[in-house]
Amino acid sequence: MRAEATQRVALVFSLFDANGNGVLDAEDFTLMGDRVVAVASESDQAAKDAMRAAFHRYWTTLLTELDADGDGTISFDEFAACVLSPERFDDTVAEFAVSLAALGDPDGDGRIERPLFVALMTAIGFARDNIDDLFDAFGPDVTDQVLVTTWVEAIKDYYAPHKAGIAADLLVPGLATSA
Ligand SMILES: [Ca+2]
Ligand SMILES: [Ca+2]
Repeated sequence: MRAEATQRVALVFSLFDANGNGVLDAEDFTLMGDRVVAVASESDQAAKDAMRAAFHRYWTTLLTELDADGDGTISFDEFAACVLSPERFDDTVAEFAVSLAALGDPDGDGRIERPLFVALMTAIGFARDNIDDLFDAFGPDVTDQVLVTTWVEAIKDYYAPHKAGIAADLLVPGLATSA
């Protein structure tokens, strides 16, 4: 596994611990779903429900696959194992990525504008500078929009254990040294 992948996973663990108790638990994913859906004011109910469902699936997958000590919560050590066996998480991450991207494209034209991208990524907990750096790396067009498919691929890359020097690294403070 690449050190970069470990750093990416460490960041997402800290962000997903929405209630701040040091472990991932069911409440974290309810809180995170509420936060993300709350900024998706242009989205219809089906898209919001899909996002909540994706967060719920994310949690149930963690609990099923990674709760090594069976205590009903996911510690960082348990969570870090997800990058060791990515094949067990591909479908869950893909559903998550597609649901999140759909919230970013309420009019369905395949593009997302910067303000909504910033709002959604801020709701997850990423820092503004890192969010803008990632958006810029996606190559926004003259209307300052990027392709939703580009974002989906970046989300999948974020969890890839052997990838480094990727756009997704821009989300991790200090990781993308070339930026
Ligand atoms: Ca927690
Ligand atoms: Ca556990």
